[in-house]
Amino acid sequence: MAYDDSNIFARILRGEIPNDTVAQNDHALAFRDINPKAPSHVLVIPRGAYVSFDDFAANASEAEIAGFMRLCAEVCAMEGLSLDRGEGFRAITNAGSHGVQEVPHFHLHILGGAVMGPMLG
Ligand code: IU
Repeated sequence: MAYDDSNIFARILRGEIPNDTVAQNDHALAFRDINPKAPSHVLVIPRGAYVSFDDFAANASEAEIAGFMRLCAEVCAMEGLSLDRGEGFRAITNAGSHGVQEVPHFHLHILGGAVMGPMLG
């Protein structure tokens, strides 16, 4: 699937739309979900143009992947969710129509602060 740079997260990355930034580095941005599904709900997105998890995993450089993953760890620590500081979290990504992905720019949802419900329902 071709990347469409008019999607809302591309616009956030270009600074056209404000966001509630939690953390960032050269390769990724983390911000609070506008419609949180848990007490802590942060989205982590790569700065590069990747549609979905599989696109990112297959095509991003090692530096981009490392930068993205390190920012995820930073978010978990900052939000008090990582297992050495808190009670854990859920990290999920939706892809395509069966995954019910709404925004076609790869993003990881990091959710925590309460016991999560069933994955499917
Ligand atoms: P999904 O994985 O693509 O289904 O989730 C998209 C998420 O992006 C969803 O949780 C929305 O609440 C969230 N979101 C946002 O944080 N800011 C926005 O401007 C828009 C969606 I549009």
